[in-house]
Amino acid sequence: MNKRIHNLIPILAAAAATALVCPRANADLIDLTTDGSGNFNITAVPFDVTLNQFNAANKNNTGPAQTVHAWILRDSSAGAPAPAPGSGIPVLRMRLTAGQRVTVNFKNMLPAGANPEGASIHWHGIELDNDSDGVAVTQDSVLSGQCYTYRFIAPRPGLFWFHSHMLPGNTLFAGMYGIIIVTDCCESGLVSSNRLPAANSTFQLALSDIQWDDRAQTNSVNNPNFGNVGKYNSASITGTVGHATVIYPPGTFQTINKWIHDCGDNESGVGTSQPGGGALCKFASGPGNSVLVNGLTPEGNAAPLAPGGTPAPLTFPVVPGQSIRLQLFNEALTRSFDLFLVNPTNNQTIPLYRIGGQGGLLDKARLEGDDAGNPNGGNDFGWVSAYAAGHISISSGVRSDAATCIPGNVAPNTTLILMASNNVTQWPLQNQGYIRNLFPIAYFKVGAGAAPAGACVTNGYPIRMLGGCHAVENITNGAAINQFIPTNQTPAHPSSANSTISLTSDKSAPSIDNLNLSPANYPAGNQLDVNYGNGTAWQVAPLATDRYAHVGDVLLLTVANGTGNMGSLAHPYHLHGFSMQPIAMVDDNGTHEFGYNEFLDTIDVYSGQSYIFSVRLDDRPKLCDLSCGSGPNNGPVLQPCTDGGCGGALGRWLYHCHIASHGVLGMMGEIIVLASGQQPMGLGQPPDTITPGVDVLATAGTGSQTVADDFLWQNPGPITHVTVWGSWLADQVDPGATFELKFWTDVPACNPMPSRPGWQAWEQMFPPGTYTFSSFYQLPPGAEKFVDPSQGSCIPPGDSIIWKYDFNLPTDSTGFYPLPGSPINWISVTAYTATNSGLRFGWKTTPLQYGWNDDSSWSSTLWGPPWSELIFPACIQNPNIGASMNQAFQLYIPGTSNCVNMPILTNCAPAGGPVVSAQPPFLTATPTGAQVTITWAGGGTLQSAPTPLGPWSVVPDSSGTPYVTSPNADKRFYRVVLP
Ligand SMILES: [Cu+2]
Repeated sequence: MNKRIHNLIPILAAAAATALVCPRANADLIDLTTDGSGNFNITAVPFDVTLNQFNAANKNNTGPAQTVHAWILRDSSAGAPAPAPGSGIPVLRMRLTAGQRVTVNFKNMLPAGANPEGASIHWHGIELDNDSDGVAVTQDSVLSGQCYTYRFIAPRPGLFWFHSHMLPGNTLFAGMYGIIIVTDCCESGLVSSNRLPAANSTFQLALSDIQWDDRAQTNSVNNPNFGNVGKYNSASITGTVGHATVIYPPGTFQTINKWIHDCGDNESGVGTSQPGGGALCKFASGPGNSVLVNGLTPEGNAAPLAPGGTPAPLTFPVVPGQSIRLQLFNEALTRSFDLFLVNPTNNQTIPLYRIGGQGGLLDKARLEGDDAGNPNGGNDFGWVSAYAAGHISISSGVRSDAATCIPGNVAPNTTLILMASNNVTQWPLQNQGYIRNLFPIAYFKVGAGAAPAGACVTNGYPIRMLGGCHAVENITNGAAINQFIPTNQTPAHPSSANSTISLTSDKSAPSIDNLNLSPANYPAGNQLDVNYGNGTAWQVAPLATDRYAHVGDVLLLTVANGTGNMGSLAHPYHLHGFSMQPIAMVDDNGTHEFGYNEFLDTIDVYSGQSYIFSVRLDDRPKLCDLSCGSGPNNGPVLQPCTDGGCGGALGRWLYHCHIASHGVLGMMGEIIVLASGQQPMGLGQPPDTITPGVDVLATAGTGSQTVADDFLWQNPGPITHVTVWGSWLADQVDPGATFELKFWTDVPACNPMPSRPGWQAWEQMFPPGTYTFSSFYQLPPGAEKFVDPSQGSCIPPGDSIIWKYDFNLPTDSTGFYPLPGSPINWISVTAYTATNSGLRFGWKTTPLQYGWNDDSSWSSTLWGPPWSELIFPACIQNPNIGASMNQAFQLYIPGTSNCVNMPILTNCAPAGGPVVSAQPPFLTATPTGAQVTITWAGGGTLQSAPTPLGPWSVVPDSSGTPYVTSPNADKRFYRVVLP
């Protein structure tokens, strides 16, 4: 017997404490309406819901019903029913077919003050085109009142889900999530032929958790934050906390977003705790204390198992012998679930067989989990899974498709329970004094009557074969394996070509490759920062954890969990945009190969494990996203985009630990997919917003008219776009300024002369209207020094606003192409202001660690020479005094797409790939006197076992059909295994 359920009965007794919340009928998910053309409308709104309070005494959710100020996603299509007030978070369900074009109009109607980070929709697991990925490097945040239209194709069947990906994730914790089911004709054929359970035997369960401020319940104080999502223990908050220098008085409610920011600030030294390890971080990284299933607390009602008891909200009727399918979605920020179906009357676990999930249906059903007594069980990799055979384990972000049959001998009126274990061995985060370690998820009440038609799925059930569908593709066999692109390119821009992505803990903060992603290292904005709808999102600097590759590449990727000093934490690794095919898992006991093909986007990596994946960077059509209107308040700034038949795979794709706080604190990177032949260039030198940087006078008619910096350029041209960051003295901006950009050759250093620009290779004037500019960052007044190198001094009063200037360069023959000779070039900037205006432009410096090669140079002339190197002068009064200056700029070059598109991955026969055409053997047992004759069509090897779970062994005296045996008193089960 499974030791995990020994304490089941006492738990059920505890659940008898009553509280009454009216459930939504049947705990239904809410189907999104669509117009038949794949158009959907989703709006984020605040919405009060009723949930049962956490009962601290019993560690369950049978406390009194409370009103929770949640945020939800609602169906805003014309005619769609309004979400019903009352119990539970309404969870949306989107149904798609593989290859379908989807348009989703998203609107953020959350209150602006409570939602400073805005929102987006990330379509978790869908291999869509890059600008629809819904993250802070592919789009600007959709701020309160704004809207945004996603356009993409869902190419692969499977179970997916959606949520806002504007970090750090309070929107998800507050209730903004939904599920996506993508089906194809393979699956629909299997369902219609009763090879897989029908729709009314298929149950989708969207698992999540939540926590809210319920202090009014315990101290009767009129708490204005009562019911807000994101509870914390105010008694533990001491010292300076909050983003930047904001101090929150003890007892002030803050969202989970705030706590995660606080952890980031701790890391950069603003707070008082150790990096990422302070008490504050624990609020952001722990699971909520109330588990939600389809938006409801599953044990929120009176004794579901007691005779005459009120049915619990998540009770589904079944009958003995019924084939059922559970589609399980983990949409929690942090929490993992170890799920198993149990009959509480005899403590027997009814095994669940995994038939698919993230990447669609498997070729064969699998019994997973460890069980030494089960030779055909899920332990076929020979490694410790930390959950028992017949269980389904889903960590944050993971989905699983499972099936089983209700045993025929279950007594009517028995209620089977889908239980969850916290499994604190691998997931110690969950053991934080919240809900107990074993709790119910859903109930299956067994009634009387005949089971509907439907085959019972068992281990090895040949799913795809039964539908004559394509087998799951193996993308490794025969493929040329590519490597990540080494990026010794400069301007210095970080990345790694290492094919092993190490999940690590740098100074106890979650990290990748032990690289620190704190704000101090990413002054131009990093993955910790939300963005503000102004176009900065897609200018965020690449991370040191990034990898570059070309579209169409097949990569072998190793993801290793090396977070030993964080305890034995498992980290659910999530790659955006591409599915990973697991090949092997390596641990201390050796290499364990996956014996089957599957595609995953999220997988739980335990401490000490390394997973080896194949990832093929398939291209796909480009469908540009849209702002829903013109004008600044109608939508965020969009990046330039053109619809096309290919190129959708190009761009920046995040990978990260799906435990929200781990990702936000640094366990995050990107795979940046370049066009064929394109080399990484990226953002070389971002503006220094932290130290902060200084501005070097670069204005015609002043003592310093030209400022130049060098860069390395080894790509085909031309340079298509230049971004320059700078400020205006006293923040007095000249909107009518003309800018002059020049490119120069390089004169290497030769003592005593420093390196400097050589001859002028290209020049263009940019009058007003031919460039764009926007406010990029603001510091306190006068925080930035404004340096006039001709005087060697700073000009008061300095400035506070960093402006970003963007210039499009010609792409025809008049553009700037690589020069013969040295790949080192210089770029110079001069601003021409209105005559006698006295306004002065300065070119911002980049942080020291970004500065490439030689110091930047300045000149008193408009034509260049004589050049002098730039060193931070004493007047800047910061630690950079005496260091070499480099300026803040970014260059862009084009690439090409090879236009090899990802196929629409329907699994239907016959076109497009190998087809599994063999029909499964169907055994017929015919009694003849004292003998039984077993017959089947075709070949294969007959096996028998005492139970359907095995152990299976080859029937020694069988040489094929028919097989005649003389049964004795024992039950025997037979099956045929095909070669
Ligand atoms: Cu993690």
